[in-house]
Amino acid sequence: MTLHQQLGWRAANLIYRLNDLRKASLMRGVALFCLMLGSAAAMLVSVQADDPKEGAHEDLVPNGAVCRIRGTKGNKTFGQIRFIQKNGFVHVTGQVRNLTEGEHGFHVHEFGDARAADGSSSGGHFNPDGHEHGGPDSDEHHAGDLGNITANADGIAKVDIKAKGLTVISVVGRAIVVHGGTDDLKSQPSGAAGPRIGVGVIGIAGPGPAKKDAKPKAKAKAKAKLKAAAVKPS
Ligand SMILES: [Cu+2]
Ligand SMILES: [Zn+2]
Repeated sequence: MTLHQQLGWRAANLIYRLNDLRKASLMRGVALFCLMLGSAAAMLVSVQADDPKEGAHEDLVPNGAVCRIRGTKGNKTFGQIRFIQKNGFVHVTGQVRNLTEGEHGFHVHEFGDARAADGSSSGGHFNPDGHEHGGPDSDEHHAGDLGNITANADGIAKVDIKAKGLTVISVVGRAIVVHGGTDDLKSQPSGAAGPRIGVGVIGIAGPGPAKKDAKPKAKAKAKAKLKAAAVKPS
């Protein structure tokens, strides 16, 4: 190899190495860019998660709950109850039917489990704070102690209770139990309210059943009439 050739080879080698270096730095640049992009995306996600409107799943905290009460074995009790979260209390409203006239114990029980025919699977009164049984206005009472509902001569009890010890989120998944007798608001552990005649599981309220609209029905009727006329043999 001549000196020129040797120099040329060295120069070529140097250029090649420089090129390699440049490639490496380019790759490093690309890697850095990707890293920045990744962390930017991660930051964006975390910022979104911090935003209560975007990431906190506010929709997971229900504002309202509902309960459809059905009679336990041998009872025809039925009813519908709504729970609306207000500031500092839950407004419990609705109606229970097919009751004997007079007062009936009305409680939130611990488990939303209506499997037992006698309602026993719903457990005891909802009592997260370990209190004694009482009336809703007693100093000491279970959170689920809603007192009594009163049925009129037609066996209908209107429910309108402001439950201070409850939140909607704390009752969802539990049960409403209607008793055959009166809760005396003092006997332990459950006010000697007698058998469980109605039980319902409390669930998150949806938009509610669609309201009956007379117009579509009339339209459907007219359509059916038209169809019948068309099918009639002439
Ligand atoms: Cu009860
Ligand atoms: Zn109780």
